[in-house]
Amino acid sequence: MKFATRINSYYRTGEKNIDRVFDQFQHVGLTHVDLNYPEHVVGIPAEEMKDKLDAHALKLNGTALRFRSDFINGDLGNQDPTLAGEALKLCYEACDYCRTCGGDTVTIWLGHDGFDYSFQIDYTRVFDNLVKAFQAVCDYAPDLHISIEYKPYEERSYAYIDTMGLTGMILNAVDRENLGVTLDYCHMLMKHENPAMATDIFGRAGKLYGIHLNDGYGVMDDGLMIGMATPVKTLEMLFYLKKYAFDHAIYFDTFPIIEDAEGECAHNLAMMKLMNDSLESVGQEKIQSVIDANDALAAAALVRELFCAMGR
Ligand SMILES: [Mn+2]
Repeated sequence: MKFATRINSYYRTGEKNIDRVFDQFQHVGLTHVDLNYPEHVVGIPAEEMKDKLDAHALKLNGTALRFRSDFINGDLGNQDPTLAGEALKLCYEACDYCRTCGGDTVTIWLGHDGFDYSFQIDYTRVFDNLVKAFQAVCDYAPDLHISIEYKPYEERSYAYIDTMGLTGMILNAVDRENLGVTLDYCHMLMKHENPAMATDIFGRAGKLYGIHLNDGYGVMDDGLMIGMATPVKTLEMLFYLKKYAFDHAIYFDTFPIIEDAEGECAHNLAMMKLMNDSLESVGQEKIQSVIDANDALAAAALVRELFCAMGR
């Protein structure tokens, strides 16, 4: 498995120096990097970033759009065509930067496309504008994976692309080979989705382009350490990632605030290994047979077996 983690966790203390962060990534055993665009690349041309990555034996997983100040009333779906056009241009730039650095995935989280009040937006206008915008990005960079990361709320009270269901509708309407989805575990818990369910459905469709792993209690985007709140759900999600041979980097979208970022990442890596070893020890076939039996008590016995298999 390939792993990446959140650069901003390492920017919390100490100098905001990308070389220092890459040093620490290499040291803890990460293989990949996700860069927020533009915030992590300001002042660093793509060729120079590629050299920095190479020097640390790291690969770019991809770039992730961050729409900031100008876009508080909407990103790609902004009602103002000038602002929507600027958001689209930012996506094109993120594609170019990603490609030059050797990455293959551009993740788009539309944090400001949504609403706070009833009667505030025209839902179908936003839907149509988003479909056109995603078609434009997909056609601009047909060699890259363009991936929608959905989140139910925050920044807005209601996000527009808020669920696996709405994301699936957008994928169908956009109808492009290179458009897929990034599943963020906490975002799914916030919407009372089961992470494994979307992993199964988008995984079978070949549309799983990114995984943001973390943990939480469902109300907020807690960004807790892997496996610390809902480990059974994490195990189930991992089962499906293995089933569909997910081979992109898994990105730890966790927010160590009090904890040391490197120690926190080391836990995440260790927990992934523990869970993966447990799944391998019990075996995909056995787990699939339990699912096929559609029996809650058999599922409970399987969970006990997976727990017993940990660290064996
Ligand atoms: Mn995320």
